[in-house]
Amino acid sequence: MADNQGVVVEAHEIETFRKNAFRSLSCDILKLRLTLRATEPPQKMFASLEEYQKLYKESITEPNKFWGRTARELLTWTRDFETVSAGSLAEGDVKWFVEGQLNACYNAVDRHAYKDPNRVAIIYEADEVDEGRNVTYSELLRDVSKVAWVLKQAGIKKGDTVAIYMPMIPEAVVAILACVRIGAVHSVVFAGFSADALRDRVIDAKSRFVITSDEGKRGGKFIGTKKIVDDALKQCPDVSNVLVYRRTGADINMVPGRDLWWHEEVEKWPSYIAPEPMNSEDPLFLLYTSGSTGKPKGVMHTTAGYLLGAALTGKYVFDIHDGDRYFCGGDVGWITGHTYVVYSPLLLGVATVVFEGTPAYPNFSRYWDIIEKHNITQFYVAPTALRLLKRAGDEHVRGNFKYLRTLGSVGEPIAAEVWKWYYEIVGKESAHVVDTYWQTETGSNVITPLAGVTPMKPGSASLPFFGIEPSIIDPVSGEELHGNNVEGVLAFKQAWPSIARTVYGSHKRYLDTYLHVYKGYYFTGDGAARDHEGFYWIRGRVDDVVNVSGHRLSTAEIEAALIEHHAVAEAAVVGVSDELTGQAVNAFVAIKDGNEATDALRKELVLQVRKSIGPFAAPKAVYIIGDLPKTRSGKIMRRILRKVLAGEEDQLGDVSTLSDPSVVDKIIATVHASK
Ligand code: 6R9
Repeated sequence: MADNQGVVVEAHEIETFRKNAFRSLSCDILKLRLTLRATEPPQKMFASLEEYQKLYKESITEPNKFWGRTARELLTWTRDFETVSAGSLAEGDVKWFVEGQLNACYNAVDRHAYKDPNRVAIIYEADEVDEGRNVTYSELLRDVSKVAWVLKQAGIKKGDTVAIYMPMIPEAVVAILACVRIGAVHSVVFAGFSADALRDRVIDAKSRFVITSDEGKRGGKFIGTKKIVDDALKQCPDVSNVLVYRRTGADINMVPGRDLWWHEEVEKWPSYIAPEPMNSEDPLFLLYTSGSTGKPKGVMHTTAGYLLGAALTGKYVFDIHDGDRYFCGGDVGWITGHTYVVYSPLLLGVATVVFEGTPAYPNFSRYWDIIEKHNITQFYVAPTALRLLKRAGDEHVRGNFKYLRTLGSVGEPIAAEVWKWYYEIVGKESAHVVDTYWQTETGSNVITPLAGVTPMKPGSASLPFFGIEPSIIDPVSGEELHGNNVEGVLAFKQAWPSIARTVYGSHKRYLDTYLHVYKGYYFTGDGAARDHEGFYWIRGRVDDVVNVSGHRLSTAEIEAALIEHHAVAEAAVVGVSDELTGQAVNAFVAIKDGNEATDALRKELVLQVRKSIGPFAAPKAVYIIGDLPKTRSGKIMRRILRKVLAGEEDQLGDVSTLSDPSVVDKIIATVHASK
């Protein structure tokens, strides 16, 4: 009964939505572009860069006009807004679409479910090949509603925070959307974090409810998710309930009165619950990210602005169209998974792949098999995965990718030779590579090519997205460097809708980290160059900059030089203090199978950097190691390398985010052996 009532009410709403929300975008480049339907054969789509420039100009000179229009076009509102933007970067009180009301889940699910109930929302690709399934938009609406009921009945109210500690399964998406359906704030913690890390995040966010699974399964291995939650919660007395999804059927401990089985609870509740209308600036989620120092920051995003950033970048950067099948390999535990596994594709009503496994299981063809099997139209992954797959060999890249139009890269600079491999071997020179630069704090892509539009330059994130006004600042003088051919640190001059609004519990930290470093600007923490054509090249975090005899060197640049050498699989460069030159470059390299760690190779590598950048950049020491210390999201933890080199192995700090903590001991041994 409750079902039907809900549907009737919503069917009424959907009429308004049909009339307003899906009006085709007027005056935009999508219209001019050769839009591809998924059912048509792929074509090259290089449309007009001038159209981008025209729209970009509008987004900078008349931001309220641009964002007001796109917000009404792409999102469905239960109450319209009058004020498009308010506040300023200088004051740290940015607001968007002030009087508006909307619900994120309604926008991501309901409106598509009513229009086309059987449309696929989630393509679940399980760890084991062929164990997956599809979830339609109407099934998603039902599943989300039931879990939303469970939360509500457990006393979770609008504004409460819910921790989600789940593997990459459709239920992780269901959990996220169930929260936002009732106005709760989700705080997803990557399901590879340790119990201590989870505990800290649950406590900091004041989460009262945790959603998890009995176990996870990745690359053929089982992960004791619920056990980790149990350990974490020993020191979290404020958590009243844990909802447990049965993924593997493992025998786990259920705490009476606290723990609830997902499958038992959802049986009790109707398949519809009305979405809670939320104010534009109500918090949508917290996501913890590490800064260069101290404890992780709970970056807070609010509702309308974040959703608009996710939808608009999906449409323009990835060229998402009705009927597409979008595959982002990121985990929902990171911002890439939030924005591009969940929100962006679902807001645009297309199918999103939820991939539980790894690119190496059961073999190195897994990604490519998924792309072929599901006729994937957009694929999005981090360079670290591409390096792994490139290293594995081209013979693994098999299949017919006839629908593939956009290849995305995210998370770190992509070296030109990896970019080339992606474009030629994966994309068969017919898909557009988009090297998307952005951060947890920016919410969605900020410097990026637009698929089908922006000319590609291997290794450059290219041009700013709408509303982003990049500035290159001289870090010494703090002055903005105007014109082309400049290099410095990257900041943004005006606020955009999906900028993070605060660090949970510490607005001062937010101001100090991002807005007060260069007053009036948002400071990214990255170094960047603007080349002779106005294209941007991200150099990496400025905390990774090395200064040798007054030469400011980017670790990323030296690393790119090193991996040009045929024997090198991956490289990490750090600065160590040096009596003579201030800092010296030390390089750690992982070599490809079949190569030996010899002195001759070390010499060749030094020569390679001298040749590629200049003698001043030559590493003073090259350490050849089995594997680099990487976080589970693939970022190299250079901090650990720096500490080992400084002889401060006892002060490594938090290594809980490392994907394989055992690499640390091997690195220490290698460094000691060479001293
Ligand atoms: C989305 C994400 C943010 C940091 C960022 C920068 C690096 C991200 C990049 C890139 C070069 C790209 N980064 N994308 N560097 N080119 N296309 O990764 O968010 O985890 O918060 O990391 O990642 O250094 O500052 P997050």
